[in-house]
Amino acid sequence: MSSKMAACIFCKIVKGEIPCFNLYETERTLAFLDINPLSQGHALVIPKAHGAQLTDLDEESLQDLLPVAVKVAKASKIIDPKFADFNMLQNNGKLAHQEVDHVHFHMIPKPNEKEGLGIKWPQQ
Ligand code: IU
Repeated sequence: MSSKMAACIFCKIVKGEIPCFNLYETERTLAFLDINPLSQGHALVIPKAHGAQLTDLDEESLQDLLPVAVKVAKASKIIDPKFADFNMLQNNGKLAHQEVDHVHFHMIPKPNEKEGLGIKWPQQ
């Protein structure tokens, strides 16, 4: 194991050395709640195998990510219909503001509330 993998916080989450709110997992993929959510239900979908960027992942890890992300999106919609809309994004590399060097897709629900971000919108 490389020293980068040994120090990787998401590898530690995969191994259960650091706790997470596990939403769903397969043999190759884990979905869990972000500890610093941008909105309620903000989830991360990660490959269990370490790869810093998308281009580092093998075919098997890549193939599982999107189906799991869609499953998480469908489940959150069932739990609460206001989570029907969401942004899915992936920061890839330092210039793209990637902070954790283990591939992760952000699944960020966009609740249909005009005051959802704490900003008061004028009544229309
Ligand atoms: P970024 O795309 O690398 O900038 O996002 C990293 C995300 O990982 C960010 O939203 C953090 O809140 C999140 N995170 C986490 O959920 N658990 C952790 O232990 C750490 C970061 I470190």
